[in-house]
Amino acid sequence: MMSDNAFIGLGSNLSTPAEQIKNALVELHQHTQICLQRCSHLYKSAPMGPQDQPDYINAVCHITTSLQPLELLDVLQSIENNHGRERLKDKWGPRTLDLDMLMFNDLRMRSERLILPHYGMQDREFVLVPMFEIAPDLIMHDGQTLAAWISKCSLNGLQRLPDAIDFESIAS
Ligand code: ROI
Repeated sequence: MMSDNAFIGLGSNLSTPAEQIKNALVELHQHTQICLQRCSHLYKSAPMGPQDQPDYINAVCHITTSLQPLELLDVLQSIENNHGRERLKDKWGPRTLDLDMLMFNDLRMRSERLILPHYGMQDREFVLVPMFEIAPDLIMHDGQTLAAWISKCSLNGLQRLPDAIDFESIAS
């Protein structure tokens, strides 16, 4: 049964970023143990970290899955690798595709490969705002609402792009 819920953050700032993200959503949904439930609009965001790189396109999706967290991480990393992601370069440098597991049910874990919830969410407007679009009632692990987290986070000029992702064509 695909009864576990996870939120995935998607980001790209190289090689037609919007296409990277749409294709990644299709690839996620094509996995037999992943079912795409909702996805946000695409958002354009200023780079966090070094500023000498292109703006990012970001989105967040909600999936259900029968995979364990580390199995899901393997799937996310293999999709990143298929998109030509180069891991050796600078940690905060530009990337063709980044898939971050943000939350997995209410699980808290800290292993060498995976920290849940994702450690950086609280100050990433490009994660919180798209997540709010698809899960406005979410309660975060400190007991606060997602809306409260957003109210404390700088929006850095985050822009929602007008074209919605054609969810029906992906998740059919
Ligand atoms: N900055 C933005 N705006 N969006 C991202 O997805 C993103 N991803 C990263 C770093 C380099 C931290 N900066 C980012 O990994």
